[in-house]
Amino acid sequence: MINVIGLGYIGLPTALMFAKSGIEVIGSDYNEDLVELLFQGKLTIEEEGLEELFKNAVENGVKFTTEYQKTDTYIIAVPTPYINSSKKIDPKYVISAVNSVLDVCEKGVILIIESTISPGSIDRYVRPEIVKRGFVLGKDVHLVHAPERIIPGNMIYELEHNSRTIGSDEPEIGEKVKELYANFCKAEIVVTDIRSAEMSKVVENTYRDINIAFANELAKICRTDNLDVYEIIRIANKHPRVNILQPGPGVGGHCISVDPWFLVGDYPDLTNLILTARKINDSMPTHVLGRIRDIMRKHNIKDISKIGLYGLAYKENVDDTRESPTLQLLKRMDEHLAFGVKVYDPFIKTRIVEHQFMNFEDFLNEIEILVIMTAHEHIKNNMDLIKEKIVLDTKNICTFDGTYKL
Ligand code: SAJ
Repeated sequence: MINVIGLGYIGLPTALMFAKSGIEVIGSDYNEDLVELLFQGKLTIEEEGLEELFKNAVENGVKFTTEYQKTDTYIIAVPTPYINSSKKIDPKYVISAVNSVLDVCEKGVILIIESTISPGSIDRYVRPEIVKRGFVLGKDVHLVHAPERIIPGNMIYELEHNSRTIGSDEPEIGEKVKELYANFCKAEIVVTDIRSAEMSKVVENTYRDINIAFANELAKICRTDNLDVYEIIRIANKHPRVNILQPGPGVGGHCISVDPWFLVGDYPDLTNLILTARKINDSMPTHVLGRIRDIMRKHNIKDISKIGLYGLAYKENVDDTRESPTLQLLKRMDEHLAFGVKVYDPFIKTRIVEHQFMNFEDFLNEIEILVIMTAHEHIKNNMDLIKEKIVLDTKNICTFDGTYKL
């Protein structure tokens, strides 16, 4: 039996996948409300294919509880926030989950950490905790780092089809865990050591951050010379060895905008490129603000409440607002005492910011300038409704002429 600890964006779909493939799974989370909802058959996140997977897993007997279970295999998928001031990881949830496992587990347990951690975290924070409790590593407890790679919006498909990394310092344990994941993962599963697994996970997200930063820098360069950055990237990408990503209003989410900071925090003297990329991506909400100011001047609009931001989620078709560019933009406006901008996101059903609308048409009726911050399908399907507005399209999705771009 596997006990999956942490039933959030990663833990829940992973637990369900294992259950679907016929393995006995119990999911544990200390959040009683979350467990109660899951117990009642209600999902807490929206994700393509998740409902069906959930039904399947329930039929196969998956259970949810606030208690940790006595078993021989655990998967820890708890959040790993970073400390803003030092840019280092805050391992408190991982440490506490490890300790709770040690309270109940069998001897010889396999403890798999899926949460993203900064390189060296297992040596620094996890091993000492286990040793302190009198357990012998490699005998009583076998540690594994199996970082996830799935992308919100396509998680279920990617759980099955993405290649995975299993990090273990005991090769036979690595192979055993590889076999376990092969129950649902149909792609290549690479076994390596723990430190390489930790580093490769953070490197993957850092690579994407740098590539997006390059696109964002190009957008700024092209803006000053009135060139179409999208056309330039489209042409450049025809080259067989060029693959530039797309510029946007900033980089959000809990992964790409966070993981590179782990490297900056741990290797401050060596991370020039990585730090610069982070700064470029973090500067994009301010760039959008500058574009809004230009457009307001051009159209002689002085009233901030005539501006509407479309999208609160950090990216298209998800309901996740962590580190979202829109929230970053609102924070900057707030710092400059610019209040009153209106906001709408069809995926966000509770009020999380001021002047947030719950109805799209009401929102449109109140504004003159529409700033598209997130490229949800919803707005792509409603282009007719926005044609009369002055549109700043930061995601390059508008299909009609006359829109302003980044
Ligand atoms: N973005 C751009 N331009 C692009 C692509 C993305 O501005 O061309 C922005 C998005 O709008 C969003 C942010 O970047 O604000 C991040 O979105 P994303 O779709 O690139 O990635 P995440 O954060 O949803 O998921 C990433 C993925 N990592 C990589 O692609 C290397 C995913 O595979 C990881 O599992 C996930 O991080 C994670 O949990 O680490």
